[in-house]
Amino acid sequence: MKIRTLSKIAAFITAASLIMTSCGSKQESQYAYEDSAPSLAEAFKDHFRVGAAINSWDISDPNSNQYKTIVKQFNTLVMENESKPDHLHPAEDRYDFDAFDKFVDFCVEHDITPRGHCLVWHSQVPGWMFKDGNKDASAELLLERMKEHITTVVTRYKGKVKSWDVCNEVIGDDGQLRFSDWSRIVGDYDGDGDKYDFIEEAFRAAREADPDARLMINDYSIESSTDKAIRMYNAVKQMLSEDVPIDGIGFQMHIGKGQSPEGLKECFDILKRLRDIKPDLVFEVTELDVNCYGWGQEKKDVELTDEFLEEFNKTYTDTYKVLLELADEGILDSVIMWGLHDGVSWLNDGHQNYPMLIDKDLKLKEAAYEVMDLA
Ligand code: 9MR
Repeated sequence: MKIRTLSKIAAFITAASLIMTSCGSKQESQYAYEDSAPSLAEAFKDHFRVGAAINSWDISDPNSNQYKTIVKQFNTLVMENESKPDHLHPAEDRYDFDAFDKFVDFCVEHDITPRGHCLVWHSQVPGWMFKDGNKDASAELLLERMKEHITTVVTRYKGKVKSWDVCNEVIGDDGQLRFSDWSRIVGDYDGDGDKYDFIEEAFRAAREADPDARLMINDYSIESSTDKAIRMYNAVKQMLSEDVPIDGIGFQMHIGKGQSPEGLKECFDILKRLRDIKPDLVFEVTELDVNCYGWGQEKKDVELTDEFLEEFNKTYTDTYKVLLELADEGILDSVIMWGLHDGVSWLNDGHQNYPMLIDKDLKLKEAAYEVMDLA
């Protein structure tokens, strides 16, 4: 019997018993959490961990439906913003670990694998890092600060945070190394002809702080642009040849409705070839969502017509088929969605988006049942 049918029976029994016990005393709730719903984490447990990006307020109240949904649906989690450098390290002499400490404790308590996002990025990094008074910091000073940040953060969560996005989005949209304050100031520090030096030093500092943590290089569009996948391949190949401790590739996968599974496969195949150099290299899907508007397309509020939903669901099922194949090859072990539900996705920028597997009422969408049926 399909997961959906079983859960409908369970939902009916739960609803009937609620009507009998609460008799007219309707509880006002912002979210319609369903205790009887199936669990994504459970459905995929033989293939990969399933996760979401959340915020501290989602887990502040154990009686809230967000809290219960998170505990039930996911076995890996990441913070959407509160573990980024600007949040953790607002001033040179001040760290703010409060939210991330509570998040990691919550994960440990519920046997959920916490990820760390992210140690080095061109965005959401505090401005003081790049400054020395009114001038730019020197390469030495910036590297020293970067290493101090990485060492402090990774050491604090040693043995608990299992996977770190050490460097995020370092390849630019033109397929070259992204021009940023990091690449501009540090440049070709070791004089070997490439400008990967800040990346190399970041990975080495993270490895030293926690030898057992998985160290990832994370980026967007490396699952959709073969040019960008090739550039990532070349960058990682070069760094592996210099013994930079990169353990895996994080595919953000902010994908568009209708994105072809063939395109995904082509990009994964390019990056899979890194396994010829490092056989135990892993992939993680770190920020999955399906944008209803298509990148760069003019936005008119979408209508959730049958035709629209059919294509949306198909994008999810096509994608999950590819992900399940990768998992069964032993190369992918986590699929994390960027947000808890449709109502809080970063993609709601003035137009309502519906990119997740869970709707704004915390109900599993049709697409969720369809992907679970694949497993
Ligand atoms: O979802 C995050 C949003 O709340 C922040 O405003 C934004 C700021 O840059 O970052 C978003 O998360 C990004 C993630 O850290 C890296 N990949 C792209 C994500 C969406 O922008």
